[in-house]
Amino acid sequence: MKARPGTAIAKKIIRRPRSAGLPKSRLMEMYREQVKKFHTARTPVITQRTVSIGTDSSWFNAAVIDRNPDWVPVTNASYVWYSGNLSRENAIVSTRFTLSQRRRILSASLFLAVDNYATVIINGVPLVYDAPTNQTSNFNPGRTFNIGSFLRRGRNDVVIIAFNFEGARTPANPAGVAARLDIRQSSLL
Ligand SMILES: [Ca+2]
Repeated sequence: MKARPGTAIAKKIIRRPRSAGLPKSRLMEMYREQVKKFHTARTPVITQRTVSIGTDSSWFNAAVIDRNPDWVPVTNASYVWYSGNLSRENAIVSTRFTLSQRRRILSASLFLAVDNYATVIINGVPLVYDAPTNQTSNFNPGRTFNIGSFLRRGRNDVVIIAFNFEGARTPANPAGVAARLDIRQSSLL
C-alpha cells in the first residue's frame, strides 16, 4: 500500500519520558534473542577498505517498504519494517558482518532515519535508546552517530528495534526505518 503525502507528520509533537517505553533490560533481552535466533552463520570477511551497509531485505526480519514522502531519502539503504507482520507496532531488524582482522577501523558512522523512534544495539552495547516520541526530526532529516568505538575487527552484530509511536503501523500512522553504516578501514596491516 502506498502512503499518502503528509501522513507521517503529526499535528502535535509529543515526547514521553523514557519510562513510557520498554526498559533497557527488556531491549537487551530482545537483542540477545535476535542474535541467538538469526545470527548463526559465519559471514564472509569484507575485503574492501570502504564499506557501506544499508538496510534492505537481506537484514534479518526485514521487508522493504515504500518510502513515505515525509521520510528523507537514504542513499544505499531501503526503508524496512518487520517482514512477519507489516502492521506490527515494532520491528526488530538486524545484520551480521565480518571485518578483516588485517585492517584497522579508521572511522565508522551510522545514519538512522526512523518513524518514529528506536533502540540500536551494536555488539551488545546500546548506541541509541530513544524515549517514545513522534518528533519528525527522527525521520527527516534523521540522525548520524559515530560508531567507531562500537565496532571491532572480525564479527559484528547490529540490531535495530524500531517503534511506531502509539500503535500499529497503518496508512494513517506509518512506520519505517532506514539505516546505513559507513566504515572506513586502513590498508592491510
Ligand atoms: Ca508513525
